[in-house]
Amino acid sequence: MKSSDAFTGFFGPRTFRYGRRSYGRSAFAAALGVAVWSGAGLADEASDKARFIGGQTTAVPKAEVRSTGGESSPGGAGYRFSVANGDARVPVVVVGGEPWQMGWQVGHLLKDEIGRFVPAVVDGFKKELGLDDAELDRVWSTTAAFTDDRIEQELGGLAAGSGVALRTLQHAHCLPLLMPYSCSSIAAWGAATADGHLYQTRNLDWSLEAGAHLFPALVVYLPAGGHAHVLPTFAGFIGANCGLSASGLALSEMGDSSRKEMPYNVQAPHFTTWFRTLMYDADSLTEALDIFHRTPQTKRYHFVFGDGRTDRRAVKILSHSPEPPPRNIRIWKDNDPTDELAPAVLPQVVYQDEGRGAFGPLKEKHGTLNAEAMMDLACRIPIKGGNVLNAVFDATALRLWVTYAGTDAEAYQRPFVFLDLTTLDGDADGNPDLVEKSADTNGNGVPDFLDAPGAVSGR
Ligand SMILES: [Ca+2]
Ligand SMILES: [Ca+2]
Ligand SMILES: [Ca+2]
Repeated sequence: MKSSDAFTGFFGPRTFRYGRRSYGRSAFAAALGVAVWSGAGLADEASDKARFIGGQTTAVPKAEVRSTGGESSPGGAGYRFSVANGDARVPVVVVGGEPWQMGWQVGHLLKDEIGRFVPAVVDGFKKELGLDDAELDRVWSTTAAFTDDRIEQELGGLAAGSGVALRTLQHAHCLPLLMPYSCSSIAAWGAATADGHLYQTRNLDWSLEAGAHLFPALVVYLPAGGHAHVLPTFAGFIGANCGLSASGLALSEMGDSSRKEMPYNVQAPHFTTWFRTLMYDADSLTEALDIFHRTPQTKRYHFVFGDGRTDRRAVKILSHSPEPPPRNIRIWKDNDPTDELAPAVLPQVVYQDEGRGAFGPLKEKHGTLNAEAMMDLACRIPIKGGNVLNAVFDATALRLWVTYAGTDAEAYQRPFVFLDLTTLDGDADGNPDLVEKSADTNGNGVPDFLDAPGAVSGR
């Protein structure tokens, strides 16, 4: 799928007249007030040279901005710093508390980016697709009835903290429910990897015209209840297009729906919200699958769920809700002769690359796969022309590497930034964030992860 297809009429025949014309650029560029790259013509093999891999950033990044109080704060806390590699620089926001509080902290710490990006991107989509506010209200109110309350609460906090209207943020979170896109993922573990860790990739192949990659963000949640988790996302988007939880669960998605099947079912939560539910609540792959089976599904997807710490394996899921049972849900283990890609299957590996060449390198490097090899693989299989984001998770050691498209190159051509969740220590007291979390055990009114004396500076 070309990225421009993402903008072709997702409400069925009445907007199909757009055909395959490349569009979206003018409205988005105008709305964002920035030069948004078209993607066309630049994604050739020669420019692969520009890509470089690895580059570990500082082990314990210093908080650049802290938010632990102030009159407007509803509680919780957060801090912000950046991870960088070459000319790639990605803001990291670490927040803790109840969902509303965490939403407020994200909104507060990314206020500038959210204000510049979200209203503009919603305007751009509405113009390009002929959607009005009433239609987006209807979509949101329908899907919200099926959506985890914690996500809705967080969205309310995000609106209060960022100053962007709640309705605008709700509309922004309707967009992934309404449009088709395509992606890939690979998981490898145990004997397939050099150190036995579970590594999982995720390519997000979507629209470069929307400019989301110009507003990247890594958001780390330290919820008052449930597991800590991290999302490689975009400023103002709290849904998880992929993610990693502190219980070692890595989640990836690939969209399979065609434009012909529009309009899609919205009487279900979008995967980007129930991915958050899984990361909050699932202790293992087994529990993640239990929650998945209880969740109504929208349109057609593949998912890869990996567990690097408890079950220590991954599965590939086909979830095609328009099909009757049992064809609507299929789950494949590694080396599965019934896998849709069999006989191109391997032990301790599951993947879906839509035929873009992962099997050869996977077979060749089986037994020696590591983070660098997985980054290399992730950069070999994107849909060129629409590669917005690539991520590699080490779901055993709780580390991740992420690359976003830039102003002149796609994600696969750009440097990866690195984040190790286990070394985060926002108040520099020697106790990691993942250990301290958001309780207030000393009763000083500040969550433990940001409460060391001298570290508190209200903002
Ligand atoms: Ca600490
Ligand atoms: Ca405290
Ligand atoms: Ca502390």
